[in-house]
Amino acid sequence: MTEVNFDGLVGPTHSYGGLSVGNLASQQSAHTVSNPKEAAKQGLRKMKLLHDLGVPQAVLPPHARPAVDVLRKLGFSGRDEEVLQGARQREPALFAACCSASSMWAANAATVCPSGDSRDGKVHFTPANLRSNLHRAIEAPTTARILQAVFPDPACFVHHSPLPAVELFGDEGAANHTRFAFDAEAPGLQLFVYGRSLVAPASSVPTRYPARQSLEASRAVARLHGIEPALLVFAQQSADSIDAGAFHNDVVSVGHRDVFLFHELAFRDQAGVKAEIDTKARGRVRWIEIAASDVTLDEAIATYLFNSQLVTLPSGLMALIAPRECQDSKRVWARLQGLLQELGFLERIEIVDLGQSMRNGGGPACLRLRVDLSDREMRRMNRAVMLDDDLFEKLDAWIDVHYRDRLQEADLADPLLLRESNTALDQLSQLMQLGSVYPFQR
Ligand code: SUG
Repeated sequence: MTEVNFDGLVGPTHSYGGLSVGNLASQQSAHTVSNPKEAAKQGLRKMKLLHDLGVPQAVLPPHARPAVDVLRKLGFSGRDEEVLQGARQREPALFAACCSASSMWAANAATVCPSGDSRDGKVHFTPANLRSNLHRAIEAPTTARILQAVFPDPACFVHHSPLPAVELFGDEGAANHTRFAFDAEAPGLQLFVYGRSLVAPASSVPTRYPARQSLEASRAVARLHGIEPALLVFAQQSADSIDAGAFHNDVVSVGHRDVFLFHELAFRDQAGVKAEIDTKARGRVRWIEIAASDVTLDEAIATYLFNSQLVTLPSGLMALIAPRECQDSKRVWARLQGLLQELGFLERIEIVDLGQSMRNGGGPACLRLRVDLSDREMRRMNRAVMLDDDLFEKLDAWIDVHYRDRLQEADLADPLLLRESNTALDQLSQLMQLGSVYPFQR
């Protein structure tokens, strides 16, 4: 089995809509000027770094924004420019939601179950309904089409529909999901983290910010994926961490293979969660708990320390891919240097600059969806999305041709920008052999 990181490419209309309540960076950046070209290049450089380190890397395309098709469904009509300008003037909040850059955070695209963990021996995908926010909920149909275009073979891949988009089933995808693996051939242990549930005590739910993921959604996804109960753990994220701004669990924890790096205040019942995982994993998880006295929740959220990626290098040792903000914080950087000394399996820490994404609350791990694939499954997927030096050069040149380096809110209603963006995405879908995944192509 090989873990492949599928990163969302940043789109040509990357912007700061201030759309996510409970995501502090998104709120703070609201309506500031963005730089789509820099954003896309920062993301692409991270993908290239992983490829150069010997970690398999693939690309997922951005969604088409502004989502003119959604605005039409909401009653705006006329030529595209009339739809855009009418919506911006009459319903600015709807317009902003239809312009969001948010499809770039592939960790929220879906939850994925490797074939080794599922009863039917196939890889399962459930696109997230992202029903907490309109700007994210509109991603699900295109995400589903893209995943089907990348993993087309029904002999290997099963695509489920997103869960019903109601509060009971709020689902934010792999950002609240970790798979532990101890032996490449054996099934892993899957940890699903939720923020609220019909059966959770009222006192366990955040009061300031919304808990986006429900236990009921996590259970439904695990059922769809055909996972044995012995291979499942459901854990509630602490209300304090959500109220401090950790709107997804990948802001307070990251796991990879047998390693779990997490904040002391990440879970509601930390000891109970560890005990259950220890039992089900037969004691094989290496716990790396970061004390609140070393890194406060606020520091963790400001630096996105736990949104680092842990990856296995060809040497068999691991690397931590951390955002620049971690290096800029004296205390977080000191703790990371400590980890490098203490943990024999950690070979290196790589710092990446993802400033444009971070300003919307998305770090290294938000940008990637992990898919574990066997050699046979690798052969059956659409190989044109795998990043190699050639695809990197092509995408880098494509960004140079099509992306602007400055975008402000008013530009999003400019029909010229829509044309530029659709032309770019049309070419991209050909380059990546995806067929007609975009509404404007259908
Ligand atoms: O859902 N930001 C995203 C960030 C998602 C980060 N993903 C993970 N943690 N896995 C969100 O809050 C902001 C968009 C805006 O304001 O324009 C936004 O949607």
